[in-house]
Amino acid sequence: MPQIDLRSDTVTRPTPAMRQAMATAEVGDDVFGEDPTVNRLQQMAADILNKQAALFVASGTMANIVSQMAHCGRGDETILGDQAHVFFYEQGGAAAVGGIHPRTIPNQPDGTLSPADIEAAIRPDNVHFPRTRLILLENTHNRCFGSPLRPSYMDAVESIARRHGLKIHVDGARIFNAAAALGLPAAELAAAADSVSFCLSKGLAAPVGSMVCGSRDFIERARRVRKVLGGGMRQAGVLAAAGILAIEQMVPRLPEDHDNARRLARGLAAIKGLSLDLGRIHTNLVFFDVTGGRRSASDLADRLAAEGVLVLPAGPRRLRAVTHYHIGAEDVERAVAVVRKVMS
Ligand code: TLP
Repeated sequence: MPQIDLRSDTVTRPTPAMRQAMATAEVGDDVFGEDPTVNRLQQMAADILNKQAALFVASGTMANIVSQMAHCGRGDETILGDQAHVFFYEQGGAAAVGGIHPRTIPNQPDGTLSPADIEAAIRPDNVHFPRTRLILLENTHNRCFGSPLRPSYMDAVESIARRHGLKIHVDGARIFNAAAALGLPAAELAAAADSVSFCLSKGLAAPVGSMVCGSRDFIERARRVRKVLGGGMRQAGVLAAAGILAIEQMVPRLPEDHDNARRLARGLAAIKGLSLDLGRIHTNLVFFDVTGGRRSASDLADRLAAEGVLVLPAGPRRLRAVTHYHIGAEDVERAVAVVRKVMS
């Protein structure tokens, strides 16, 4: 039996059409701005989020550090959630490399930061304090159950940012999942933000790459930061060709992953010894907890792996299972049956 890999949507492999497009891509030197395929992808990304310009970068992590360093100087401060991917999983790169101070405030379970907490964290002009420069949001919010942030929430944060002269960056690694879940164009979710990054290599199945989108000026600064980080790529059109198909062909199918996530969640919720709030399943990330007994998340993950079902421990008692392009309804049924057997 083949494995059912629910660890992440990052495990998706390029489609045959992507491989074909990569093999035949027209290329040039992108550090000179001369790769036609990269330029086309960048224009598509800017258009789909209704921003002036976009930049192709190596990864979601690079997109976030490039964006933060293009907005902030050394000693400036970013306000972000204590569950943010940037804070949790990116090695503190903005601080380590960019000298940017992270100011965390609690993420609410729906992935938002409370407007009152944001306001309270903004520093007054005082010689003792770093300068608050940026508010960083995440949509969908990975550690907060894959929750989508709504335009009305974005507008509320925007009004705080404008009042205080701050910028907003959205880590939109999965922004098209948010758009699909809310039934809105992704541009509506990006409208309040000064910059938005999104990943081509998660649910969209491209092998490599993320996009940073924003104003022309911002993208020019981002291009300089990308270069100093060693991210100036040359004939990157080979990669961008897959990214173009990711946007054209894979964005429209994301609702299938969300249906499968709900199917998986319903199955897991019915298993004794697991707990899961079905009301929190909006996109393709399914978090569930082991309750009672002595079994830890990593123990359960190991036992499932031995039966061919891969999930990720996300805390001492919490696991994450992610639906994606290679997971069909029958895989979900099989995975649920395996979990039921291991838990019995
Ligand atoms: N997330 C990965 C792991 O790092 C946890 C995953 O499997 O979910 N922002 C968000 C919201 C992300 O979820 C990720 C990757 C990134 C940024 C970083 O992207 P990459 O891995 O391309 O650097």
